[in-house]
Amino acid sequence: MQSKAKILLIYTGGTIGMKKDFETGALKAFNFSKLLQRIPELKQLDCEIETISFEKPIDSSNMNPNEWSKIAEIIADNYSPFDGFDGFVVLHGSDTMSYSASALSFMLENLSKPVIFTGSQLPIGDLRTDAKENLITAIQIASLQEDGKPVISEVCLYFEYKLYRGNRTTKLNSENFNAFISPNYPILIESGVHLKTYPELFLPKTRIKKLRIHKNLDNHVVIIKLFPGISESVLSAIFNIPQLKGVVLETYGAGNAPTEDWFLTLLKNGIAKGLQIVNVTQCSIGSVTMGKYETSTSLKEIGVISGKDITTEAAITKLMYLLGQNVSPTMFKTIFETSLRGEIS
Ligand code: ASN
Repeated sequence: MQSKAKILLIYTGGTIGMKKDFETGALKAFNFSKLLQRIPELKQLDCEIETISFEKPIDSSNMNPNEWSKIAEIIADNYSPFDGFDGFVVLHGSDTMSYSASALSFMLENLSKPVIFTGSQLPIGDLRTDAKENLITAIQIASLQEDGKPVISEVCLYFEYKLYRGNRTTKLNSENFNAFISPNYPILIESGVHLKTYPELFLPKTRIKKLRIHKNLDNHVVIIKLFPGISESVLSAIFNIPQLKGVVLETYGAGNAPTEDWFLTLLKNGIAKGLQIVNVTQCSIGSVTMGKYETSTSLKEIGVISGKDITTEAAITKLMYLLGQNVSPTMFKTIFETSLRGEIS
């Protein structure tokens, strides 16, 4: 007889566990034990659930690489093949969930178990809450097993009946329960009367058993969104920040940017002094194709990295991750343009 899957629920904060502060009327994170008391349905699930909470749960606007390291450590400490957990569900605020899911996908190398991020748009105590479905199904998905092995072995995000690859998602809507999209990669599992799985879309299982965690992220990076009229003085001030190491440049359409001399010289000089510049598109859907238009040919020639169809969330966290590794400057561009965790096509 197969034993029940063991799932670790990691509570970091977010609306799911928030309550109204009577004095200010604003939503604030509250104690986790009370959160679980509100979902007696969890006892009916066919798995063993244990929980661990951040000492101080946070609104996800306060997420940062230190908090990501805490999540990675909790997973690594509870990962043992002998007495560890079979899957992990991370309860997280929706605002920055796509950043965290992307970051964790890079920080957890050789992952062979599911790490499912979820949260909600309404607190668990609200009558119309979306939290229960999200949480219950995320746990069910994390417990899916085949021949005693987890079905999912990657970092995912579950929200409103859909399981996405975490590093392909972006938060699109601040009001709908259907808050996330995965613009350039299909849904991995759809929840309806049945859980409809699309295994051909899952990341291939790793043969290497040993999980490696990377906590060294370098946050000397910036996201710059181009707009018509962006000024030389502002851009040049940013590019000349002394410790700056990486830039995610949100360009137009298929990766297009101004062809003015001052602009290209700024980028060229930045690259010459070791800055890594990644070209991602401002469009929600589609890919950067440098060289398709005259307005991106020079970017390609001066050595700008193509983010192809990566999301901005995955690009900035991949940049922090790779800058934190000892990647040689000559290999950086090639490695960035290669899929490490299914984040780029
Ligand atoms: N502000 C909340 C958070 O990201 C939003 C949410 O969880 N729906 O923590």
